[in-house]
Amino acid sequence: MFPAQDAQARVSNSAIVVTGGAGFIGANFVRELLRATAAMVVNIDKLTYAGHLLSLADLGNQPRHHFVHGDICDAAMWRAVFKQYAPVAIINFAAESHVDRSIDGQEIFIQTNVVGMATLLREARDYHASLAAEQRHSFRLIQVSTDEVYGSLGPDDPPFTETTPYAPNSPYSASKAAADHLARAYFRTYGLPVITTNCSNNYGPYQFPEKLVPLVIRNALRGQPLPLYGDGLHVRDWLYVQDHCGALLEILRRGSPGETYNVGGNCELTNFEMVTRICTLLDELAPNSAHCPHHRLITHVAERPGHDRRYAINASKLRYTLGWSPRFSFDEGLRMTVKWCLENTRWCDEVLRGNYAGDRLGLAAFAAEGTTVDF
Ligand code: TDX
Repeated sequence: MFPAQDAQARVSNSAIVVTGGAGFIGANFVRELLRATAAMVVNIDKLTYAGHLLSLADLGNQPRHHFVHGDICDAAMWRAVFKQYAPVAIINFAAESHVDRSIDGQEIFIQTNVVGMATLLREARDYHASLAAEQRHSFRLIQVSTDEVYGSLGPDDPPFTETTPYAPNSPYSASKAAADHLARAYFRTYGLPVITTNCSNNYGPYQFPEKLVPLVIRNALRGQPLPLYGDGLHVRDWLYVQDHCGALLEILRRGSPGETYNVGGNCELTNFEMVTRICTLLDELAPNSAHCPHHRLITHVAERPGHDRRYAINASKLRYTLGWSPRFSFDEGLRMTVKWCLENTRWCDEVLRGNYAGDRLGLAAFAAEGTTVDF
C-alpha cells in the first residue's frame, strides 16, 4: 500500500494518459476521470474502426481533455508524450478486442496488443527510470485485460480467480495474454509499477455495434436476424461499463504494483438469456417498433470456432482489498444501455460508416447509409 498523498497526486491535477480513449471502455473511463478527479487526461487513440471522435464529441470544450492521434506502437510518440505531459499514470485500453476479427486475421492483434504493449512498456520503463524518487514511487501503469485469458470454464467450475492459470483459446485472448505476461515481466525485472486487471464482458454506452449487446439492439430495431452462435447457451458474466471504470479508478488510486485484480459483475447469463432480456426491454421501450415482439428475430447461426463455453469472474479480491463492488444492477445497466442505443442511433450509424468490414450474419447491413455528423 502506498501513502495516501501519492494516490491523491495520481488523480489530482497531474496528467494521466489513457490509451484507446476513443474506444468503448476508454471513452467511458475518460469521462469517469474527468468527472471524479482534477487530472488532465491525455487521450491517445489511433482511431481505428473501433475508435471514433464522435464518442468524445461532448468533451470538445473540456480543457482538461487533450486528444493525441497516435499509435501505441510508436516509440517516438511515447517519448514526445512523456516529455510534454510528464504523466503520473498510464491506463492502457488500446487493443484490438473482437474475437471474430482475430479468427479472420491475427496480424493486427499481434501488432497492437503485443508489439504495442512491448513498446509502451519499454518506453514507460525508461521514462519511469528518469523520474525523481517520489514520482517514481507513485507512478502507475495499468494494463486493462480480459477474463478471456483464463480460457473456458465448465458448468460447475468455480469462477476465475487471480491465480487461475492463463489458457487463452482465441488469437485475441492469446495476444492479450502475451501482453499481460510482458507487463508482469516488466514489474519483476525492472520494477515498473504495473497493475493488471482482468474484467468480464462489459456493456453500455459507446460499445461498437459488432459486440453482442449493441448488435442485437440495432438488428432488432431494423427487423434483422439476431444471430446466436451455436446453441446460444454459452455463458458470459456481464458488467455495466461504468462499474468497470469505477473499479479501475479505485485500482489507480489504491491498487498495489505487481498485483492483478479481477473485475466482474457476478452476473452470469447464457447468450440466449441476454438476447431475450434485450428483446423484452425493446418491446417495452420501443413499443412502436414494427418488429415487436423482437425475440422472434432470434436466429441460430454457425458456431464461432474455438468458442469459449463459459466465463465467470470471482472479484472478491477487489471487494476485500479495495472495497469495490458494482453500483448498478444488471436490470438497471441493461435498461440504461438499451435507452442509450435508442437515443443514439446517429452515433451508431456514424461509427459504422468507417472502414467497417463485418461480414457475419446481420452485419452486412451495417454499411447502410447514415447521417452526416458535424464534428
Ligand atoms: O453475433 C453474435 N452472436 C453471438 O452469439 C456475437 C457478436 C456474439 N455472440 C456470442 C459470442 C459470445 O459467447 O455472444 C457472446 C459475447 O460475444 P462478444 O460480444 O463478441 O464478446 P466475447 O467474445 O465474449 O468477448 C468480449 O468479452 C471479453 C469482448 O469482445 C472482449 O474484448 C473482452 O475481452
